[in-house]
Amino acid sequence: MKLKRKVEIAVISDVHLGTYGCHAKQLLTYLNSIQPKKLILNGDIIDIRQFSKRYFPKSHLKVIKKIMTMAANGVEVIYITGNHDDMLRKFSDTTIGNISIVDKLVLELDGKKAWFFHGDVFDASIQNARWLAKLGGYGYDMLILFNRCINWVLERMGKEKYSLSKRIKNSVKGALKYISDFEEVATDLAIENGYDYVICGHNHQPKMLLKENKHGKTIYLNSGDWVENFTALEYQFKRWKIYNYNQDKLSPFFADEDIKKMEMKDLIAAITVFDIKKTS
Ligand SMILES: [Mn+2]
Repeated sequence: MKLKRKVEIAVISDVHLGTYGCHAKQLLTYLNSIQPKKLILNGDIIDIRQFSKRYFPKSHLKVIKKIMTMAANGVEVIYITGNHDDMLRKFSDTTIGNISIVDKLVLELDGKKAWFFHGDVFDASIQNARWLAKLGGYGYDMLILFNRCINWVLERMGKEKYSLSKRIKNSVKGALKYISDFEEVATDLAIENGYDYVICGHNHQPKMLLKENKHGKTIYLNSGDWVENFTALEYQFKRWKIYNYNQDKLSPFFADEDIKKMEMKDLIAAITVFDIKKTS
């Protein structure tokens, strides 16, 4: 018997399959532990932009196979396109069996309106470069360490010390500003358009916050990523929560035995043959 946690909706984003940063095994464990009615993939799932033929390990294929299997077993899978998989935007509004591809999604959840989209659409309006979002506090620490190394060398060469951190500090502030600007723009738009929830990905910052202004209020949610944070959003019993792989206990892990045993060529065959016919 496979015990899986039932949730109405699970949302993941920024998986970046096909890159070294992606933690596919953890994601697979998570996907194996839940039984959602809807699975929303909120952008940057397959990193087509950085895709290279040399790197696409078995565990990454297993994630795709797992999602296909979920669809075949009746889970409604909605793939919202992001900026790293924007090639899929050519196929927007396509539905194959239980899987549909869209650029944005509106759902009514217990009488409340929820608005889902990846969030890269804001990049043009937010002045700071996108990479700044990834720097954050950790990047700043790394920079200081790096700076120490440089100064160690400079000192031995009899040259003056140099402060990289001062030069870049403003940029780090910029990164934090990017996040808050992102949330600001998203929530203002959601309130303006009467959405009770606005659900994004893109900036790799898992978050749930209530925003109120003179026109109304909304709840901003971000599903984070499977590169650093290993987070998802779950809707159940009329409320949202952030699932955190590193903090929340998983219901006992059951790998789908059939997927576990599959070899590379079987996995590829399973994915290209489209086994989702079963349900349609
Ligand atoms: Mn993105």
